[in-house]
Amino acid sequence: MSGLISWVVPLSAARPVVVFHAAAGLMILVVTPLKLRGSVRAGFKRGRPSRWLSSAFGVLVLATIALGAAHATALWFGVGYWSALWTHQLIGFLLAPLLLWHVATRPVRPSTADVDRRAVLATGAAGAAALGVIVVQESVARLLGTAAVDRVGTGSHDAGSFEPDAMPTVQWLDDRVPADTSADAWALTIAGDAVTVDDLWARSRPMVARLDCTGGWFADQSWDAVALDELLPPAATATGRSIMVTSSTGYRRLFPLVDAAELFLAVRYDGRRLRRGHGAPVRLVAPNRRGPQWVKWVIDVSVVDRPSWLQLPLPPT
Ligand SMILES: Nc1nc2c(c(=O)[nH]1)N[C@H]1C(S)=C(S)[C@@H](COP(=O)(O)O)O[C@H]1N2
Ligand SMILES: [Mo]
Repeated sequence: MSGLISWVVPLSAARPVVVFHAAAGLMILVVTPLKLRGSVRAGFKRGRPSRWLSSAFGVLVLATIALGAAHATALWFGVGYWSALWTHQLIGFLLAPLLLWHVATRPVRPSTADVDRRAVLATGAAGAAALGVIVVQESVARLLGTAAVDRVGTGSHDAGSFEPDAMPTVQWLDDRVPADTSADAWALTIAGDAVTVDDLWARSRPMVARLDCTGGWFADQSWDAVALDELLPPAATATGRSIMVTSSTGYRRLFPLVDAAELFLAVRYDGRRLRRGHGAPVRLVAPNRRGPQWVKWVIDVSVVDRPSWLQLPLPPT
């Protein structure tokens, strides 16, 4: 849950959420041996029909914590598509229904008697120990200069800052890179009016912004871009609540209209045309927002009445 929250908060606010997320994982590790001695064994003895599901649940919890730690420490990034962090997230999603089931079928009902002084102290101690582990891990990484030192507040590692050729390309679930992304043929409309890629290029200014994918990497780049508040005519922004940015693939995101000055259409990076995979010929640059908001292959920017909170936090809208 805290992992998901870290995806939707501004980049600058992600650090405490990510630290909490890591500490919660480590606390589960502390509690596991205690649970193994107590209730889990009791459950096995009584031969509850659910015991195999409970064991699978436990193994998956430990696996996802291990994968999260592997990513955080940069000790292991996984294999190809099955990156450590993506697998960590996938298991997390699988665990959600199991967790509900686990809580609903517990033999022992939680009661207010559980919240005694000892329990509060024990939780506090486990939390402090977890934070201690994080501080030690980060200090050791800094001392040794390991690959983990490039992490930013979101927990992401640097993957190609100021080197667009090194930056990964990421398609959401079943989205595909369009076959033809040539600038000349690109049909882009802004508030209903056709705008050419050359127009954008002529009006663009260089800016540095960080693309931080929820997949666990970030890259700072110098983009040539134009702010949406300069592109949207005053008549279009007089009414309406949100800006809807739509890709040629159908992928789209809504943003509060008041944020028009903080959203940009980019046509180049590092002084060069965007590559096809990176959203050529025109993509959204959304500083301080996570990667999924950075719509690629933009074909339309419109002002709509629908409030921007009325969309799923991640695509499909
Ligand atoms: N149209 C479209 N835009 C998209 C995506 C997508 O799948 N389709 N993926 C998003 C995600 S999850 C990220 S992290 C960034 C990745 O941008 P890049 O491929 O240029 O690195 O694009 C975003 N914009
Ligand atoms: Mo992403």
